[in-house]
Amino acid sequence: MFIDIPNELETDLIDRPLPPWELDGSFLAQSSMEEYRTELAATPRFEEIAATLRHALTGEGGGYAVLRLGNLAKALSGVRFQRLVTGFAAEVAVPFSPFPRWPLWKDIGVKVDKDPGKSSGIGYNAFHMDLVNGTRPPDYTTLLCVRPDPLGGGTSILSDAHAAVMRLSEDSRALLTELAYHYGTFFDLYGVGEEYKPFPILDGSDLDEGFVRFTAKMLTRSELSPPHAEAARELADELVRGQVSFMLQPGDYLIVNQRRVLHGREALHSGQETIAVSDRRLLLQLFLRARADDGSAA
Ligand SMILES: O=C(O)CCC(=O)C(=O)O
Ligand SMILES: [Fe+2]
Repeated sequence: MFIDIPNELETDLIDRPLPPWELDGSFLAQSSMEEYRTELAATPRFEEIAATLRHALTGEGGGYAVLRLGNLAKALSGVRFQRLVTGFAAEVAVPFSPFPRWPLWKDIGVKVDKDPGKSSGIGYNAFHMDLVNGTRPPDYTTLLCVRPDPLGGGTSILSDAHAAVMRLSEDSRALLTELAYHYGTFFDLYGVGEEYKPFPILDGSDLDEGFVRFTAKMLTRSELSPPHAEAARELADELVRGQVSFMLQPGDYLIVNQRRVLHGREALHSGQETIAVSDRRLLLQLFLRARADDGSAA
């Protein structure tokens, strides 16, 4: 699931600046996607890497990928690098921002006084999907590592949601299909449908048809009936049992297919308050909507 960029492609990409992108509402404009595609498709082996990436995300047993772009991150300015990563993202699906007040890419820094279990908090960020309480969560969530935790914490964790569900009893699975779960607030969001409250964790008997609409954060932050809470806890345990973990390096671009894989992050190392804000861990986040014609959209 780690994809390296061949040297010849890196060299060519460094000499091929992409123009600024344009937005159409909260989505990357079609014209920008076409411009990027034309430029990138002219580089050696780009099509092959893009196909490998799509296969890793949607092929049998797949669901996430890490593109290793560290050499490109070093060679290019921040703006040029971001355009290039946006170009790679657009090979998978359509980049968009659900947050009207944020640019396309959203910073995830480190805030020592924020709820530790939430985005940009310093604690354990439990298994979840992003925008879980929209009727149409983003098909993909992506995280670009600018700087890892200088103290060595913050390992990324991923788990195959379908495999975790299949290890549960039928009774637990039945509870997960009920409209009995809720989490968080829903305010001023674009491109992710309506608020879904309460929602079922499983959409139906066929796992391939929907999301495993889950966040382990609901176990401590939402009031659930005891049997529903128990079924959700079993799922959370199975996700941990099946987890893989790795440390994102500078320039690593993690793409997660939210229809297959749930993500989270281990706690940052203690002592974050001793680190200057500008030296702390920094990720950039971008969401993607599957194209209607590629079979992975519902
Ligand atoms: O910090 C991370 O590695 C993950 C953050 C995350 O999952 C989120 O903000 O939704
Ligand atoms: Fe997340």
